[in-house]
Amino acid sequence: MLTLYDAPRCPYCARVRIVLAEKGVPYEAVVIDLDDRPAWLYEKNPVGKVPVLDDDGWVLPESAVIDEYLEERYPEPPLLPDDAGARAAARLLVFRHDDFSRPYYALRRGEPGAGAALAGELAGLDGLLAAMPYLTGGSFGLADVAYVPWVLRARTLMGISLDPFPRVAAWLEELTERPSIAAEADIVAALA
Ligand SMILES: N[C@@H](CCC(=O)N[C@@H](CS)C(=O)NCC(=O)O)C(=O)O
Repeated sequence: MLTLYDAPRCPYCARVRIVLAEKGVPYEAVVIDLDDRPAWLYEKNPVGKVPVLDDDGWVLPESAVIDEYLEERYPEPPLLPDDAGARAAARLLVFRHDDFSRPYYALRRGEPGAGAALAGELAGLDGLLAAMPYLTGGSFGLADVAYVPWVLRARTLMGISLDPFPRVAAWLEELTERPSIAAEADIVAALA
């Protein structure tokens, strides 16, 4: 049985919740209070962050690595393309996600210029979605999973309009039809 050390408000945890839901893998969620983290969490992850996955006593932190692990351990349905180049392109987007999250968190802290920087990143995603239907390529997958928690939160919690980014808006609308993402949209709505 898998255990996920989880926090509803955490977008990194959302990445893992989405993959577990997409693959239909049962798990137990242990909700961590991020404002009062238990000391034992540091035994599972020395930096004290969630998500952490526990697979029968073997623990793994870092959302992007956990999602890759789940993809290998539970290959169906696949969340990476068959083609090696397309897989690498999807992984590159996940690898560069900090370029997106940096202005997102800067905006939350109210830093000057962050709104324009985040708009630039959303415009970048919009450009990618002009060339392919999903950030992962021809089908939904791990690159979409990597970004959608922040786009949902930017829209619903930070009031960022997606009107200037119509492909991102359409992508989010389509993704929200998936039960895994609809569940996340509900979690985010409850945080608002
Ligand atoms: N790189 C980590 C980031 C995880 C992360 O920052 N989690 C936040 C919650 S959203 C956390 O646990 N924060 C506690 C802290 O920063 O001490 C991942 O991808 O899993």
